[in-house]
Amino acid sequence: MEAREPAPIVDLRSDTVTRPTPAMRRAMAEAEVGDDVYGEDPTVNRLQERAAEMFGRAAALFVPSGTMGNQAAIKVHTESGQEVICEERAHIFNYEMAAMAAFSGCLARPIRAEDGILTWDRIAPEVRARSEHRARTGLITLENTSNLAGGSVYPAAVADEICERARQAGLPVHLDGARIFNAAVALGRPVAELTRKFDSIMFCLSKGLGAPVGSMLVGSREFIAEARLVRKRLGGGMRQAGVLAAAALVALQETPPRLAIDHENARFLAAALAEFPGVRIDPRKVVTNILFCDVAETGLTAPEISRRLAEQGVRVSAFTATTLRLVTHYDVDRAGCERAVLAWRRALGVRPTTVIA
Ligand code: TLP
Repeated sequence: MEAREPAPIVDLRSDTVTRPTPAMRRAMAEAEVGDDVYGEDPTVNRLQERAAEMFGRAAALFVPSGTMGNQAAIKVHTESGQEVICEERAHIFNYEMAAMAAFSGCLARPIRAEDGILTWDRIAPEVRARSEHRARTGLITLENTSNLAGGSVYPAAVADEICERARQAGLPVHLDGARIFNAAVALGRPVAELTRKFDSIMFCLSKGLGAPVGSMLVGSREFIAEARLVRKRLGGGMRQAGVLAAAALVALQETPPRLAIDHENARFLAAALAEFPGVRIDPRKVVTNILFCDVAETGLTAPEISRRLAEQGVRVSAFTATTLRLVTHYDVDRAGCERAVLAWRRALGVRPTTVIA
């Protein structure tokens, strides 16, 4: 990836803020395009083939957002009136505008699991068979990495077991793999291996991979054919989307190998923040590019710390009154992370000598 002018703001709110690299912009400008609703955009077709190949699956579909990808998958897998099992902090449950209820007529059955990582033992008691009293389970969804649990990663064997046992129970399993490439880097395993037992996978191009727009759904030919219809119903049939797919192809080619740098930067930030009085974070749990910290004991609220950081050109997200999220990505380098630590020190009024950064 080419070097660029350093960003003036250190934006750690999310990895969604990444801007396309010069190589992506060039590819976008030169993209061959056609009408993708007719299936005639050659660049979108290439992206879909490439994604299917990377995941070792029959087919893939380019969708405008991760939310649309997840919700299209839920619609295909379920019937109205069913339950969808997910972890309590799942994006599909908390951040998708109740779409599974509004669009698919499904009720979420959230389950709390340590570090956001479900196991079959936690899921099994919540699976409801057909009955005259309770809604039947229609789908299980997992999220890898688990965003709200601080970018935690599913051990491959745990996810495999859930998929195998679900299959025996006749239940499909969908993966919200918005950041599955981060999980793959953390585990040193290819995405195809980590996802091989899922019925469908959504992954995002527009997060750590750095493409400006878009996500992919991956699965069987039949699943993707159905998802294509749902995408159209949702207004997600794009026309000359090759300009977006071109950037996504560059992202798939260039970005996965460098995600390890984002993980190192997240560990650097976690270790530094852990030294500040009143900031609670366990650096051992920071294994990808997301970190959450609890600031209740600093005597300041999370929005107040966020405001003080913003004044110094450092952006973070206040998720609750006492928790902040920081996400590393390729638009923030180590120097940017050092600037962020310095800004934290000032925001908290900590004297330099008390910090081992
Ligand atoms: N996550 C965003 C916010 O919506 C919270 C972020 O900044 O992290 N699955 C997961 C696990 C996600 O984290 C996100 C976005 C999505 C799905 C949805 O993707 P988009 O934003 O493309 O609809």
